[in-house]
Amino acid sequence: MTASCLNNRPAANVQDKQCGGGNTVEMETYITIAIGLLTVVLGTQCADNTWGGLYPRESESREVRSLDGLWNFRLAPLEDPEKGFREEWYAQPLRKTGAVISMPVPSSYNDVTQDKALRDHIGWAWYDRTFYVPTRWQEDKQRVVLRLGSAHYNSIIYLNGVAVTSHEGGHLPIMSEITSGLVYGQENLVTVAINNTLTPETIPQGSITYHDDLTRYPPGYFTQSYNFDFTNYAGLHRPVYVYTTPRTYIEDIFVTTDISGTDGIISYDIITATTKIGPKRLNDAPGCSMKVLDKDGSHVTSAIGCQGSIMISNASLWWPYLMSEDPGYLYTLKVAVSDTEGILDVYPQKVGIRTIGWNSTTLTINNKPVYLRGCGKHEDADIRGKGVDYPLIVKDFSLLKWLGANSFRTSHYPYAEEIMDMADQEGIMVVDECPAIGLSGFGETLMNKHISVMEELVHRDRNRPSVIMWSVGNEPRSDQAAAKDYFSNVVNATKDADGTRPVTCVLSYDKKTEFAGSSLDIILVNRYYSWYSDTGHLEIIKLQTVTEFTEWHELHNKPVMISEYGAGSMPGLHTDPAFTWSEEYQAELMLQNFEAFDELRKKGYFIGEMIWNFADFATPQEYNRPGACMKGLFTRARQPKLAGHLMRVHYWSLAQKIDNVTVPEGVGRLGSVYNWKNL
Ligand code: GCB
Repeated sequence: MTASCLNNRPAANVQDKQCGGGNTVEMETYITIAIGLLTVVLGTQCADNTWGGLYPRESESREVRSLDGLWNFRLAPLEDPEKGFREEWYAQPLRKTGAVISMPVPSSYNDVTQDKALRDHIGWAWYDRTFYVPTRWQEDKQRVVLRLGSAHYNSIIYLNGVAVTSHEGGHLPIMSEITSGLVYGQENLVTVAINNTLTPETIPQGSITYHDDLTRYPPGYFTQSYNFDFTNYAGLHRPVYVYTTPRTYIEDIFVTTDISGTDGIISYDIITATTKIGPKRLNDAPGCSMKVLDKDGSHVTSAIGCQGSIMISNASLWWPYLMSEDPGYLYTLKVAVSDTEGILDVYPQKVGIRTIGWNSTTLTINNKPVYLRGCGKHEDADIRGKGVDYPLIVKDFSLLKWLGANSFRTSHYPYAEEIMDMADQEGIMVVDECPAIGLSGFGETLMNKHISVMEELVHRDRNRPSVIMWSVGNEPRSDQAAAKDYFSNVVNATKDADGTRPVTCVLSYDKKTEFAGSSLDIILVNRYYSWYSDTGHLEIIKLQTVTEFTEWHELHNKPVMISEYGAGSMPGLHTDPAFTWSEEYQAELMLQNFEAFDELRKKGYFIGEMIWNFADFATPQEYNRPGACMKGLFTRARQPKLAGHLMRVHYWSLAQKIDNVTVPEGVGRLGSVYNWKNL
């Protein structure tokens, strides 16, 4: 988990940059980025960096333009990380201040070239591109917004040489109104400075070690380490858009749904704003109205008012995949804001009508108990790293459905909105996790940041029917006593942000000495029996797993599920009898787990299983992994290993047992699932 480079450890530096570009939001933001190589304190007057805005969607009143494509790119020199700020690289096109290369957006920058320095970079990197906006937008008095799906980890965004916003944290969107900073009918320049350095105060955490022994390392040598095993890919990972809204516009929409007999109820809260006087809630004139359209776009019903409820008789409910003939049913709420002269702004909001319930043993959707058959995943593929890639999104959902899976966890950070849209539409349930992996320390600063990340995540995803649970983190050091109040506060803040879904945290420490479990609604635990403990002893899995999860339930009286288990396998390595790292070992480990899960399911409180991992994924350089975590059911290129075929039989057979579905031809012989050799 290290990358290394040389650096001169520049002293802390303060750079004041005025935010401009026509922002109406006023707030001072300071990004303090530790460790010599990235000490920049940015005084901005513009940052609204916790609300990324409604996803850019076209409508009668809105235009959306993509800024995706090849941007210009340059790394800041390791020995002079602040050079770009000192020399004001943002003030003119990057190509005028030095050499640039073409960099695809969206993509991680690490793996797109042959350059090791790019792959292993720590610190600032710079992107820019030019774009036009039509003069018509100015004539029509359109409000214009720049939106980045994410920028990992810290970013400062400039328009025409002026900082317009900044954001801490990858994986969540960044929005800035840029109306008055644009030049209409001429070339505009957007520049993004982005920094991937992780510190004990970032989420996720990381640290830089300076190696001071000059007999072993050159002067200024440092390495970055972090407490997780996936590559800390960096870059503009998600689509970048400019879009318009009218000056009075729909700023935000919040929907919740309920069911009553065969009727569906959509409750809504529409926030409107007008740029002239700054965001504010309007009373009923100008007011809101909405039409509900069914899946085919036909009109179902209408309503008036910025807050209220709509009843839909004989509603088509949102059901998970394989729990209905028509899973993932989405209505469109066409929200409009108008004044006396007519409609000003329209936004199409997808809505899935469903309820979520939970008690001490069960999780329900639409009052029906669900059993999660899923995978932990990663946003990860060759060349593009964590960059959004539509073919990959479609492939991954196709494979999930091929497996008969009904769920995944966004381990270990919020996934792209384009992925979440697919989950909504395909009926795949999501445990939506924030980037807090392996946290320790639990000080107040970290907690406040953690709460703010959860609020940001909830704000982005709260309207999504696919999201059935929030996860405030993965494998924190919850054996530290400070974890008790810390997690109680983070979980409560998450519940304040959204009380309609259960809140969890994925645990790994000993139940008797850990402090987070008592705050959670549902207990998710990662266990790697016969892999990280009792390696090679497959026969102990069933006993240990049944004991473990029974005890978690008895301790907390809450539903429990296994959120990770698995073994690494090298595709093509076969051994009989099974031996670690072979495809057979991975498959036999799964079979033993399945037997334990069958027994646990009978007890009535075991609500799901998620294998680690859907596909092999890139890790930092280490001696115990061959460049990737090999626990995938699929290779990194998404080809099934033996484990993938086995899981397909297992998940379809569970779907048949639990949801009474017909298993497709060719899924393998049911009943032989406990003997993979007969597949
Ligand atoms: C875990 C982590 C996951 C790792 C996995 C492993 O417990 O949650 O991120 O990849 O173990 O393979 O070690």
